[in-house]
Amino acid sequence: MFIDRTKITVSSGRGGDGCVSFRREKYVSAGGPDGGDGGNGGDIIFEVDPRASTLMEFRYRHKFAAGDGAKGSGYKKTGKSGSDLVIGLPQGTLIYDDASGRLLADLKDPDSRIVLLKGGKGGQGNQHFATATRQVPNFARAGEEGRTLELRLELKMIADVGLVGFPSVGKSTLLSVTTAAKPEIAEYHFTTITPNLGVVYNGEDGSGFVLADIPGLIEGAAEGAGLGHEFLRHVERTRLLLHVIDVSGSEGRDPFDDFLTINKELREFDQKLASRPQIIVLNKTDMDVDGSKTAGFKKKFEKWLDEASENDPAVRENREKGAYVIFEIMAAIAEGTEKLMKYTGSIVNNFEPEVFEVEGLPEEPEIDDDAYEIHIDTDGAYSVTGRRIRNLALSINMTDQESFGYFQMQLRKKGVFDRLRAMGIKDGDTVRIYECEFDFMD
Ligand SMILES: Nc1nc2c(ncn2[C@@H]2O[C@H](COP(=O)(O)OP(=O)(O)OP(=O)(O)O)[C@@H](O)[C@H]2O)c(=O)[nH]1
Ligand SMILES: [Mg+2]
Repeated sequence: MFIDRTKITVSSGRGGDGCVSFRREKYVSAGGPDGGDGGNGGDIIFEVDPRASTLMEFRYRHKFAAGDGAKGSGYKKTGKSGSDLVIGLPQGTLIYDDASGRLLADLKDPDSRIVLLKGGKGGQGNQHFATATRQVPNFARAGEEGRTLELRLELKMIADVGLVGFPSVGKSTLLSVTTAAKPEIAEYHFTTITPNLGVVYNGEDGSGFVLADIPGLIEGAAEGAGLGHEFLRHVERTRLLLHVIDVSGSEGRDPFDDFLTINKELREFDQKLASRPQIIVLNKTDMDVDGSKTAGFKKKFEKWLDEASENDPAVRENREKGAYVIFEIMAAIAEGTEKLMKYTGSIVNNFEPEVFEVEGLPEEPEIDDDAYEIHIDTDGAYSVTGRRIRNLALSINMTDQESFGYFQMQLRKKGVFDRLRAMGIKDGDTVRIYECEFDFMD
């Protein structure tokens, strides 16, 4: 099954907490603090997996988490870092932040790799907190939280040249006679339902270019008719389009109308794709017995080209670089196809593929580490919340008098007690700071 879009949630690891520990030595009742730091949390990393060609793997698996850092321990031992999580994606996958819609990464190269989310830092152990006046630091820092992000993954295949056109005009036939690909070919519409890639090897030095075949488009594709625009994303990265037209009008349509209709659908999908240079491929010339359809097309096309060159600088520029020329072929018997591909190969590098601009994550709002809020909980307790206050509370040993004293002093310094008084707290009321609770006493 071909899956080219999905959403996943990724979380980097939490940092391990710092450790509270004291050296134990013979004949020394209480040695200095030797609590080690917590290990860092694991990162979330994305890289190209050369074996992957769709996002199917993520259809039923949506949550991914890196490992948490381990706690520090005595003897100044740092905790083990959490393991990184490396997620392999097919080449050509774009990674978006779902909330902001920003593009975070484009895995467009075979060796693309990105550290998307860093793990939380490990907390410092009590070895760092001894001072002249505080020789027995009974606290350590808590590890930093990891980060969680919802991501939207979108695969846009990597190809140099894209085949576009109505259904049954012979796109897949053309791919099959010019590359080793074996696409399905049949007279009914929408024979092709997923994109196919093939390599055309025809350079002097044996080099080649990648050709992408997608399902046919019909009028109203923008509104979802046929298979809709679903698959156009797989030709968005191409440098050049081969616009295949059934010049015999074997299904009753006019070939030049077909040309205009497909261009209109391309415009409705994306103006950038509509501005992509095209080579016009008139197929099924065997069925245009007297050549009148081909001649009629050419006449109208010349007129269109002159007008477009005048009004649209992009068309003029592309034309100067070799686009907007007509080839006549019979794809079914490979007549004219070699010449077409030789020409295509000779001009394809005159054009640049579209570049998707990576914006990165939005700047995180400045966190004022010292800010805190006080709410009155449903049971009447005064609850204090804030980033640094939380880390402080997590690091306190409430049963240790000295540790608790240090905690109280820090709260006083931050003005917590003044604010509690201003809110009308009375002796005996409960103060709640995350896990810690104590009675207020003025
Ligand atoms: N007479 C004639 N028929 C052709 C030629 N090339 C392809 N066909 C026939 O046209 C029909 C459609 O060909 P496909 O290659 O499947 O067309 P497609 O554009 O890939 O169609 P979708 O995948 O449905 O979009 C098949 O029956 C082919 O045999 C040709 O040069 N002459
Ligand atoms: Mg096809």
